[in-house]
Amino acid sequence: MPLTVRPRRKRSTRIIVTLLSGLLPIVLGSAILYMQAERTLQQSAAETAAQALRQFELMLDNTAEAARVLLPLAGKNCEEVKLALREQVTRRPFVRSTNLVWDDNLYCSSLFGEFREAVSAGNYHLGKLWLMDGNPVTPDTALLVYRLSNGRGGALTTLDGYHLGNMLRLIGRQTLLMLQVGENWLSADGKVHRGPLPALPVAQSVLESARYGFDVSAGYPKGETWRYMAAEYPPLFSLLIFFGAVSGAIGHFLQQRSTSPSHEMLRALEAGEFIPYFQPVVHGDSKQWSGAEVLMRWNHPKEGLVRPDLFIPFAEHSGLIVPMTRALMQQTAVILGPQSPNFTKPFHIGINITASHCRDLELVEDCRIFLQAFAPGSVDLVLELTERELIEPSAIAVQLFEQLHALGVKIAIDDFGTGHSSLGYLRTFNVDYLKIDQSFVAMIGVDALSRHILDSIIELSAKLDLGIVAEGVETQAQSDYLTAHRVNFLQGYLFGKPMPAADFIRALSDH
Ligand code: G
Ligand code: G
Ligand code: MN
Repeated sequence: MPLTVRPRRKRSTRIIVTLLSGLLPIVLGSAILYMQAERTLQQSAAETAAQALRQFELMLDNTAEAARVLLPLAGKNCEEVKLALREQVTRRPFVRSTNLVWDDNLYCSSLFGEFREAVSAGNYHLGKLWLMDGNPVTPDTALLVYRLSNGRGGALTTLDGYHLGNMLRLIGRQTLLMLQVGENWLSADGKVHRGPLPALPVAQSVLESARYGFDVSAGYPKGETWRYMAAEYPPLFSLLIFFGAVSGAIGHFLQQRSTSPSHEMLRALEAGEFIPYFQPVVHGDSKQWSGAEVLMRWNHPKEGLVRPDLFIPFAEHSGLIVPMTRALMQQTAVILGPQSPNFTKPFHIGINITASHCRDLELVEDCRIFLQAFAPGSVDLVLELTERELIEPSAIAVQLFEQLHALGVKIAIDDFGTGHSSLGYLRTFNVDYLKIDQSFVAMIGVDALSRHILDSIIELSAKLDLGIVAEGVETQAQSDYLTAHRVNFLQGYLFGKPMPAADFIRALSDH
């Protein structure tokens, strides 16, 4: 449909683009922070595991050393060696008890002296370590037993689970930390559990002792990454939100802004910023309002009201003038159409067109739709084509003007006298009106030569049977002169300046 203007990009689309440009840095930044937090937790878990491993090995070294000292005593009479057993307990900080074994029987203990209990090597991981959940002396405290054997003799030294649990708690203050020995594992609360180590959901790190074969596992509970970010990154998050706001604002601004004049005009066209102003045209003798010239104004959101001389040249250059004029006609039809039953008939509506309009026949359809908005016979649509840049009388242009005439549309040569149209030209296009340029009107009573030109134009148009409109009438003297010379229509500040639609309609009903 020729009279439709492409709708402006949807408001929702613009909001989405603004939101996306605002969210992008926040989402990307959060993803990077998340990865950074994971890395930090991973490193921290690995360090914790390594530290725990070192500590446990040191403690076991201490315990193993006691066993090494005592092993040569295995097989000797308990009464003879029990003091040696107790001496090791006293001298070594982590050793809780020492025991001697002969033929898989524990027969001498630092605690009880003479004793009798079967020893099963199968209980010991790699034959060396056994994590027990207690013994008859302290049934509720875990115990780590180190076994060293040579032939029929052996030494067992034990490490109190209290120290182990303490270590797990102290080293793994922020971390979940566990010690595994064979089938059993110890948690930070000092309890021994059977079975494989539970998997830690975040940043699990498992290290194995090369010397003793136990494992240490460090890690974090579910959701720790987010908790860590919430605790450590608030300043970075504030920064991200700031960047998001800046980027959203830039996105918003870039959508508002346009890069080139024609792009900016396309945006303005879609936004409906080109609006019609109306300047009254009066009858030469009665001075009654008998029509109006539609003059385009750009209601720019920042610049305010922009005069057409500043943007029409760009619009013509980019070809946008055609849809712009179409939008202007559409608005004019909406504004003046409902008034048409009250018009002094016929009411002249002047629309300015340019050479760009004469390259195809689209204008015919635009005019047809325009006229449909008015009561039949109530308006004379006058297309004003400036003499400053006359069009080539091409086949398509001639055809266009024929079809326009068939529709009842009139043609005026605007700014007449400033260019050099020939009589042949006026005939070819079957021109209906001449609009005398305001420079000639301004010379009335001032410059004799200009007045002669004015007189000849008026004479010529009478001979050619053309209607005549004088532009730029500012004084009573000019008006009187033109009326005396039987100029049909007058236009100028004396009768009314170009005005917005609401003012024009109000003034129209007053006249
Ligand atoms: O009064 P005003 O400043 O509106 O007019 C300035 C110039 O802009 C005039 O030469 C007038 O013909 C031209 N003009 C105003 N409106 C339009 C329009 O809709 N289309 C074209 N092509 N020219 C216009
Ligand atoms: O389309 P045209 O070139 O005729 O454009 C009319 C131009 O003349 C517009 O810019 C309009 O504002 C201006 N105009 C209309 N009446 C007067 C007038 O009485 N005096 C002056 N100086 N300019 C006028
Ligand atoms: Mn004009």
